[in-house]
Amino acid sequence: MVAFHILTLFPEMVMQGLSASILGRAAKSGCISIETVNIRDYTLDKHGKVDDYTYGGGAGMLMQAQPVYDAYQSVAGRIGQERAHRVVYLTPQGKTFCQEMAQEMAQESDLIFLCGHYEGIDERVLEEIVTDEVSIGDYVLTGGELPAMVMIDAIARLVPGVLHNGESAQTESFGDGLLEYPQYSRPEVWHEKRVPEILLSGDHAKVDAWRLEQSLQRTKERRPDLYAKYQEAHAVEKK
Ligand code: 6GU
Repeated sequence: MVAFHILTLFPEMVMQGLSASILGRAAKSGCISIETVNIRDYTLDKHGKVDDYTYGGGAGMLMQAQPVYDAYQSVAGRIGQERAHRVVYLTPQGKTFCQEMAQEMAQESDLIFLCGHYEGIDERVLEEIVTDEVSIGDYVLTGGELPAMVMIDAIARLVPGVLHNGESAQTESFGDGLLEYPQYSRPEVWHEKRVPEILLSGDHAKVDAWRLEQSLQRTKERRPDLYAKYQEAHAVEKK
């Protein structure tokens, strides 16, 4: 069971994205829980303002420390001091998210995601509450909501009970460091293309060997970086 807590100015966007399909089912069944906290609900400003100009000048507005800190405190208080919790700030300046980080975070009981907007968040509150700064890749997005949703999807599918039997097999191919082999369903011939004969043979050992070969070939062609890592890891085993 992992509890995801998302601090955001756009709670509807996050809830919409995470309540469909597999994650929605998992939340209903209790394998995970997902809650959003609207940072705007915590502002002390009488007009509901959560941002202001930056000291030193320059374009753009910054999210202020006070509403972010108070929104965080409301969640931290409910989690309680006896349960450790990581606070992930989504930012292009963070460490790039990867499968290994997803694996590690899936072991936690509570994860807090802090989504920034505008030009970012006042550095002082980040210093006090954030434990992990994470990016999802080298491109710029308008806010941290989509990155938080991407991370939550990747983490949640690793939590026991979230995927059902038919769905769980897919974990292994990328977990292994190789890309997925090509797959086929009915009919046997479509647009004059035949399904590879070996897949119809019923010989499971041959099918497995063919799939591994396809995975290796694809990884070598499309992701030479992953292929080099795989070779390194398996060279040691062979000795
Ligand atoms: Cl985490 N945030 C924003 N705003 N842009 C990004 C990102 C995060 N990761 C990649 N681009």
